[in-house]
Amino acid sequence: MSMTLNQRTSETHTSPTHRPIDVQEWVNEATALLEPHSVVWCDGSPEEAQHLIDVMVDAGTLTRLNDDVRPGSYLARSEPTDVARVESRTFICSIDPEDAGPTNNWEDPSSMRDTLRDLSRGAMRGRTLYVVPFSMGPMDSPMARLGVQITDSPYVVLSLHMMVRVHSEVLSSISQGASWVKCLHTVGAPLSEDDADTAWPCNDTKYISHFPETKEIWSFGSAYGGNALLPKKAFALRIASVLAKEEGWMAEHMLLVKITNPEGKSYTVVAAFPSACGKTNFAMMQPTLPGWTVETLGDDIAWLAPGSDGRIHAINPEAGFFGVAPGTSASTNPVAMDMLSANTVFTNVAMTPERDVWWEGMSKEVPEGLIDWRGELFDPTSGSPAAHPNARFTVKLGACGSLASEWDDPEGVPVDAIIFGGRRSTTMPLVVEARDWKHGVFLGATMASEKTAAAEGTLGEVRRDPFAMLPFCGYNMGDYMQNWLDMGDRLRGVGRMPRIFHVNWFQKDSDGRFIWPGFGENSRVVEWIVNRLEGAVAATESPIGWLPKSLNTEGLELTDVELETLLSVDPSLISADLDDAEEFLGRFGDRLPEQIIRELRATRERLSQ
Ligand code: OXD
Ligand code: MN
Repeated sequence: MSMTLNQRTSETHTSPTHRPIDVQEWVNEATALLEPHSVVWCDGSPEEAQHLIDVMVDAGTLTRLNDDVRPGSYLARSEPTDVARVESRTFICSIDPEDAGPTNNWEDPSSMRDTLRDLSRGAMRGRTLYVVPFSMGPMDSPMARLGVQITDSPYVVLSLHMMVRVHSEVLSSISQGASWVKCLHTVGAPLSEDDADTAWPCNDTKYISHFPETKEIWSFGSAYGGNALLPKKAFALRIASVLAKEEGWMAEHMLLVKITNPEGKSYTVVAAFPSACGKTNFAMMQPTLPGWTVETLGDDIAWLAPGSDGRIHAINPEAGFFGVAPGTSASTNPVAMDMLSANTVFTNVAMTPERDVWWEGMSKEVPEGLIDWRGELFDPTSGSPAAHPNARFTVKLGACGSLASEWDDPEGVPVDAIIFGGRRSTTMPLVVEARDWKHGVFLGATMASEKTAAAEGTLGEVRRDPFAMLPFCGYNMGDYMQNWLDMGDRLRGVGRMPRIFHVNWFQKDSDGRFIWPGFGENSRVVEWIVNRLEGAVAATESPIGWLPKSLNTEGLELTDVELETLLSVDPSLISADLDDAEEFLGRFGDRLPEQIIRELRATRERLSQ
């Protein structure tokens, strides 16, 4: 295959008949505006990936890791100003500001387009414009959706190879009339003739803009994560949530797993947790309870739609993992550690003298002679970490040893249970089951989590994060809650509805220590959930739902008092939490569904009984 990356000509890897007119016109417009020196149509092939790697090793963007210890793996170091998603620069540009709602940054779509057009004029000078066609979900799935990303970042193209299904077949489907989402991205760092490039080109000005009416994404200035890998948060959550509302399905910030009990019966479970609550660990859980297995289908995003059997079916629209590295270790997530042993791109982790990777939490002892994420010799006494707290690994789903065989099934998997969760040192019990679908939607709508070091804001502060979708809902969150209620109305009585639970692994004692051991021990909570699905265990009614009468804690060192704290609710804390939730929900005004207010009142009534 001949490649023209970094040359002054443009070339395609797909036959011209596979270039849909509308995609071609959009590429032409982008080329006229951005003025790249060449245009490359990508096909997702291994040869293309290798070429991108060669280009980036030459440019200093990627460092090849030691092939003996980390074969086929690379390290990228970003600019220190470009290390995470920037919620403050993320915009929902609906025509009516009310349609973006109080939890999103809104800008008028035409003025945002003017701003971005001005910024983008000549922004790809000296660079290659890549056209990357991709499918979210298996190409032959009725739940799949297509997109094309334009980008001038080879790091982004290589990441897309791992994160989504990049294929020229996508262009054939578009030619045959399939709808698609325009994802336009530039790092915003034009090069003139004799400028030397930097290893991580980006711009101090950043915009991640979404146009829900026209289903377009336009991102400027960043090459990092969700800002730049547009299929992930921007498409699969923000734009897809709008499509889902229009078409009667749900795009959710959820992991997806298949759980099998000792009798060999399997269940599929989706779970929504805010960022930094261990979703990847849950997705790859190694149960400590004998006879149980957890298989992975996804760790971040699930699309849920009614299937022909009347049940909710789920797919993972992604094809890879973009996980947080710090904290990942052979004890917290052995499956991930195995998965990362080869063919992985690491970003902003530290490097050992033998050119392997290291991050905080990987081992107790800090290796000597580390190079930190900024590329400098690490000083362990400095007080700053060797790896950035938001350092990441990018790897294909196929590398995951616990991957479930259904991961590529076009029909998806029928969902048995939905779990919501957050990081709360008090207030929320280890596990509680919602009374019914509507009450479950209320639990999702009032979810909250304490901020961790990796998030913007004050450490420990409780942030309401409905359905873990606060930074990811592409429209008014009040209308989004209504979409959940509508799904219940549509499916009730038609097929078996998933049951809804809320979990909290993070309760602390008065000394600030976590009470629950977490990780593989969470299988004990999974067992209780499955037993509830089977009608095999009784539960105790509480104002916020059904609590375990008992839990399998055999072999754990938990005192009776600790177990009581884990499995009970303190009415005064719940009452204060409801006040806070009510204030938050009040922000949605008349877009807040009546049913949510009814559930809030009913909870208060149960509390006062
Ligand atoms: C993520 C996030 O990166 O939720 O998945 O922030
Ligand atoms: Mn996420």
